[in-house]
Amino acid sequence: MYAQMIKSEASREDPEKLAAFQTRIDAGEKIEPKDWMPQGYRKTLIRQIGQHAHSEIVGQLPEGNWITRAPTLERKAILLAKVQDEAGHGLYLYCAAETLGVSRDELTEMLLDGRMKYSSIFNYPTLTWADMGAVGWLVDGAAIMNQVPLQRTSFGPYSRAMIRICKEESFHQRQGYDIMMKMAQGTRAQKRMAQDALNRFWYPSLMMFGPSDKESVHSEQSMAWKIKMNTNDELRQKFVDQTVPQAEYLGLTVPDPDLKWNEETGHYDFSQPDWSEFFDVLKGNGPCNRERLAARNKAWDDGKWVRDGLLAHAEKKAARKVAAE
Ligand code: FAQ
Repeated sequence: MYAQMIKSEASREDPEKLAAFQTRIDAGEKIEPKDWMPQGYRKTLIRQIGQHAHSEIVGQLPEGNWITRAPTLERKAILLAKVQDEAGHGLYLYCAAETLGVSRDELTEMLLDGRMKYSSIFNYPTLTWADMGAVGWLVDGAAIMNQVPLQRTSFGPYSRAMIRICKEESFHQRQGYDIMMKMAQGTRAQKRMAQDALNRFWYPSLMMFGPSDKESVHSEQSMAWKIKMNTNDELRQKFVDQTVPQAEYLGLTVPDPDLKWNEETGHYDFSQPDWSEFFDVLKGNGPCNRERLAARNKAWDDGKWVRDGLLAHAEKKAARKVAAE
C-alpha cells in the first residue's frame, strides 16, 4: 500500500524535477533539507529516520533494566555510558528528521499511540546479566552492520548523524563481546548463562534486518533513492558471516543445527528466523511490546512539567527581548 502511495505521489510530480533529482542521487550527491525532493523521498526518510530514532530511545529500556544490577562498579559505569549514548543517538536522529518538516513531538506522539514502529528486537526481555553481553555483541553488532553503509545514505543530515553513531556503536559492540568473553571463560554456570543468552538473542537479532527481500515492501524504492544501501538479506548474510567465527572463538554454539560453511558461495548457510513470530511482534504481540510502550508513555507524561516549564521560560525570555527592543 505504501509503495503504491509513493508511486501515485510520484505521478503527480513534475517529471523533469524527478529526473533531475534521480540524476543527483545516481551521481552520489547528498540531498540537503532545503533542496527540492519528491514527497515520497521525504515521507520514506521521515518513516525510516523516525523509526530508527524511536528504536534508540526504546532500546534504552532492556539495558537500563540492568544498570542497578551490574556486577561491578566498572561494569555499571560502562553500561550507564552506553545507555546514555543510545539516548544521544535518538536525539541526533530526531534532529535529522526535523529538517524534513516533522517535529520531535509529532514523531513521539506517533510512537506513543502506535502509529510508528521501533525495532522488533526491543520487545524481547533481558533476563540475566549475560543478556547485556548478548545485546552489545549481537544487537549492536547487527545495528552496526546496517548502519555503516547508511553513512553513505543520500540524505545529508542522516548520513552525518550515522557517522558519529557508528563510532559509538563500535564501542558498544566491543563492550558486549567483552562481557561474553568473561562469562564464556568463567565458571560452568556463567558459560551456561552466556550460551542461554546467545540462544535467545540469535534469531531476534537476525530479524533486526527486516523481512526477507521477497517480503520487503520498501527496499526497491529506498535503494533507488539510496536511502538504503543494501537489501535486508544481504546485510543479514554479512552479519551471520561475521558473527559465527566470533561465537566459535567464545566456545559457544550458534543455535542453528543447519548452520554450515558453504565452500561454493563463500558464505554460511543458515536457517531463517520464524517470520510469523516477527510479524506477530510487529503487530504488538511480542513478549514486551505493552511494557515498552507503557514505559515510554509514562516517561512522556511524567516529563510534562519539565516541557511546560521550559516552554514558559522560553516565552518569558522572548517577551523580555521584545520589550527591550
Ligand atoms: N523491527 O520494507 P521493509 C539499534 C518493518 S538501532 C520493526 O524491509 P525498510 C541501536 C518496516 O518498518 C535499530 N519493524 O522496511 C541500539 C516496514 O513497516 P512500515 C534500528 C521492522 O524500512 C542497539 C515493514 O517492516 N535500526 O538497534 C523491522 O525498507 C542496542 C517492511 O519492511 C534502524 O532503524 C524490524 N526489525 O527496512 C539501541 C536502521 N524490519 O514502516 C539500543 C535504519 C522491518 O511500512 C541498544 N532502518 N520492519 O510500517 C533500516 O535500515 C530499515 O528501516 C530496516 C527495514 C532495514 C530496519
